Amino acid sequence: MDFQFTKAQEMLQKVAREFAEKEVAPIAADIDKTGRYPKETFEKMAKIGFTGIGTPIEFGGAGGDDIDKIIVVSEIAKKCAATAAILSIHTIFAQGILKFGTAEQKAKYLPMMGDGKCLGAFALTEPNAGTDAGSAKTTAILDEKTGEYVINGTKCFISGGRQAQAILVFVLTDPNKGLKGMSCIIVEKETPGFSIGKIEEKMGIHGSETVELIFDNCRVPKENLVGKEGKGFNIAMSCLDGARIGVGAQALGIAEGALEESIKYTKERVQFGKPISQLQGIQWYLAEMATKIEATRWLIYYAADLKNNRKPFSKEAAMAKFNASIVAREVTNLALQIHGGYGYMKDYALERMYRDAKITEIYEGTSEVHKIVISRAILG
Ligand code: COS
Repeated sequence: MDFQFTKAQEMLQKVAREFAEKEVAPIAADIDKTGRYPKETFEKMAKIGFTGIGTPIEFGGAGGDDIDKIIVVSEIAKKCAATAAILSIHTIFAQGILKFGTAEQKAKYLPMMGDGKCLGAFALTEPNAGTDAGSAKTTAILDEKTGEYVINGTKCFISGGRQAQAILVFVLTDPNKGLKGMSCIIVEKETPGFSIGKIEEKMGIHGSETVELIFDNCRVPKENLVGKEGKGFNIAMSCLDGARIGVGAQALGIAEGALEESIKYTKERVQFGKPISQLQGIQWYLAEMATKIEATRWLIYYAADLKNNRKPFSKEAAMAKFNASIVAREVTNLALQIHGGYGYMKDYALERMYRDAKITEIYEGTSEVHKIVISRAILG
């Protein structure tokens, strides 16, 4: 067991921290207020290699593993959870292709994903298939004459769906078989019959846009099938296992950011003739926050370490995300309380962090789904 970062990881953390301070923090409040997608930040993340993190260099990525990804995502999330979400969700596409894609799909998409020319997205959820993802209804029927799948249906709550150039879409290629008839197909942005529906107005992570995807006789070549027909649900679950570590990292970063803001504020804010950091009630809040964050950090690294070493990690990823998202909510709540009336005002970052934290208990699987995954694993 090794609780130390390598020299390379220490360096990566320094680079990610400086990037977050210089490029992410200055526009975090603006993208929250306007809801605009921070295209320029994505391009800067591409230049520095973050968009290709976790994809081996020989496939056009930046290399690195899941610990590296956590380091980058959490440092960015400290300053802006929406930007961290954009990066984290983008990497799910590459991970899916890397694990299940054909040689041609890897050659086509991974370099573009790595250098940021192509943003990826992941479309599983439907209006009536959220936690019960296996009841999805979108179909993709193979037209034998043309060798194309014809996709019909609607996906909802898809992060980055409007900006993405390529999306992993989960569809029924054999609707009679339910989730055993589910497959995974790549749909590219300009494909006729594919359009964007409702753009959601959300409570938080405003810079990470969430949209509806509409497929109306959308034809894609059968070469876009990822993995085998009928294995889509397994692919989705496998991608989500990895994605849950990413959301855990996002939640960790939000909590760390809230603690940093609180430490700074309590040293500056004077009440009763002294900085409030000298009040025991405040000190106890800070100690509680720091302890929860530390425990959260190690559970996330543990899940990532199992994944890096190709050991089963579904249960640990679920535990890591389940715990981290609760801690993000609790820590931002305490941080806001410490800031008092100022914390409730939009002039301070806490108000945004508190809203942004909540989604981590919901997306890439609700806390309740994680409890299903964990309890099934421990009960056998
Ligand atoms: N990796 C790979 N395959 C997996 C898997 C995993 N982590 N978990 C389950 N599977 C496979 C199973 O092995 C089974 O395949 P076989 O029939 O070939 O053996 C298949 O998937 C069905 O599994 P299961 O019976 O457990 O499915 P359930 O319908 O009971 O669903 C839950 C289980 C609820 C856990 C699942 O639907 C889920 O995670 N839902 C939440 C979806 C989600 O996170 N949505 C957010 C979308 S992205 S914002």
